[in-house]
Amino acid sequence: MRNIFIYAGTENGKKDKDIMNFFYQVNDNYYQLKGVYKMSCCHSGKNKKNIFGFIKGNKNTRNIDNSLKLHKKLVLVGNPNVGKSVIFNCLTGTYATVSNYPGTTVEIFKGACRINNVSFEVIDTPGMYSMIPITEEERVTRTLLLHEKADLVVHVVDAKNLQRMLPLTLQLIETGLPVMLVVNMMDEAEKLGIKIDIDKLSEILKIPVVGTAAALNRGIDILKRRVYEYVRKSAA
Ligand SMILES: Nc1nc2c(ncn2[C@@H]2O[C@H](COP(=O)(O)OP(=O)(O)OP(=O)(O)O)[C@@H](O)[C@H]2O)c(=O)[nH]1
Ligand SMILES: [Mg+2]
Repeated sequence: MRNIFIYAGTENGKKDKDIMNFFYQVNDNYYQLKGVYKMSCCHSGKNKKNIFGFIKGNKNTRNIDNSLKLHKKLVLVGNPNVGKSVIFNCLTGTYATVSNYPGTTVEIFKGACRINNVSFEVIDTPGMYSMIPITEEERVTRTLLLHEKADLVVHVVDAKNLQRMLPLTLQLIETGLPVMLVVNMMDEAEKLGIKIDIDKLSEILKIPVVGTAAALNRGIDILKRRVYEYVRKSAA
């Protein structure tokens, strides 16, 4: 509970008791409290104490709607044709925006997703083979990974070609990114008799690993749970 900054007080000179939207920041996360009433002055030490008390779960702070929101950024990366966009659709539903990455012709899809009280901006990137870029698409994905400050980078791999794809997982980890591995197309791997020990993989890589067959909507609930656990843990 360090680095808590009270961000906004009254809006447009409204009376303090009319404050409807109150923002504060914990590290890089913005939170919004809705319906903050009966605060005589949000800048006073007393009320700061109230907010701190609320964050710590002090029930003495009354009349505050309990709709804390965490806003996080999740970036999907991986080789071409591994199912990133299918997973993107599973997470975000139908609504997505598409735009060219600044200064390029490479298209980036963005959507939104909510898991419990956490809202995510989800970014689908063009396929990449390596953090050492050759194509314009790879260059864009690399730049995006290095500049977007993702809270979670979800590396999607094809379960049938694990060996070929894991080097990128290692590169992402070595880059210092917060990585989760999704072993997708488990259905096809199973048909070929390939068995993957997800827990062992997670133990070896020391990152969360989830097995999915996204086209069949298999494993998506577990993926969401792991994503939620990951961001909650890193926000703690
Ligand atoms: N059998 C099976 N097919 C899948 C699965 N996930 C994705 N696919 C199929 O794989 C193909 C590629 O999926 P996409 O989501 O477009 O792959 P992508 O990683 O976004 O590909 P790029 O955008 O080219 O990098 C599509 O035909 C999907 O229907 C899966 O879990 N099982
Ligand atoms: Mg795609």
